[in-house]
Amino acid sequence: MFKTVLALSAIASTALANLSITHPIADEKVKAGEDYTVEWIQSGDNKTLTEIGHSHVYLYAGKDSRQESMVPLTLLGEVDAPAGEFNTTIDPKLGQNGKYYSLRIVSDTLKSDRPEEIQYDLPYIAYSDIFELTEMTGTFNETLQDATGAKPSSTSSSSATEPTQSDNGGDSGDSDSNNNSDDDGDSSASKNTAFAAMGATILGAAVYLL
Ligand SMILES: *[C@@H]1O[C@H](CO)[C@@H](O)[C@H](O)[C@H]1NC(C)=O
Ligand SMILES: *[C@@H]1O[C@H](CO)[C@@H](O)[C@H](O)[C@H]1NC(C)=O
Ligand SMILES: *[C@@H]1O[C@H](CO)[C@@H](O)[C@H](O)[C@H]1NC(C)=O
Ligand SMILES: *[C@@H]1O[C@H](CO)[C@@H](O)[C@H](O)[C@H]1NC(C)=O
Ligand SMILES: CC(=O)N[C@H]1CO[C@H](CO)[C@@H](O)[C@@H]1O
Repeated sequence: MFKTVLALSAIASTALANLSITHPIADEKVKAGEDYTVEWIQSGDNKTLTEIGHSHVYLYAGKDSRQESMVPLTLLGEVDAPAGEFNTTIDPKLGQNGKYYSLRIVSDTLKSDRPEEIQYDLPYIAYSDIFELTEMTGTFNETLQDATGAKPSSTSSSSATEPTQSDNGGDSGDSDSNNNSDDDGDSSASKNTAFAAMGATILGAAVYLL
């Protein structure tokens, strides 16, 4: 029994990063406009918090925290990873209520060693679960509605929009956002572009806030 649990957790941990965000987690509701403490722990010793070091903390919106279709909303601040916590207040104007949000802690100096990312010289990134924000007052623009699948928040528009149920139409120009195929055999070119774009958005967000 105990052995089974250990075996299962060993399997699960291969999917985890080594900076593991413990707040917020998937079933957590975070109130915008109020103090909130992001918390994390070191899981395993592949990457120590000391190695991860000084990092930038970003708020993203979308459906799946690791997908490149996630849209950066803002740089929340900077932290030294060994601190294990980061106090922030989410600006309510950044978006609308719902379970569409994720945090990224991006190391300033440590590079990713994930096999699928190593060739792109990406930074080490720790991802939170997708969590819910409440007390939000903003409205998602089209990009964010696409990325999150959210309906526009209850503003005047009573007219139901086009029935783009599942955004499989392929008119968004982001052709791989729905395609989770794991084989990197023939798609390395598009992955390359996608990862480059992700790096660019990270840099973009950083520059934007300077
Ligand atoms: C991660 O650390 C564990 C033990 O701490 C080790 O067995 C494993 O090989 C390491 N994996 C990588 C990718 O460094
Ligand atoms: C974050 O806020 C809590 C509660 O106000 C406080 O105890 C803690 O020291 C703060 N942490 C940092 C790193 O400022
Ligand atoms: C929507 O907002 C996001 C986040 O601020 C931004 O990156 C994106 O370019 C915006 N999209 C449009 C169409 O304005
Ligand atoms: C997703 O990938 C599969 C094979 O990898 C391909 O047949 C399919 O057309 C792709 N779908 C989209 C929406 O790109
Ligand atoms: C415990 C844990 O999460 N370990 C992971 C640390 O990161 C490496 C590389 O991504 C994984 O292989 C480990 O499983």
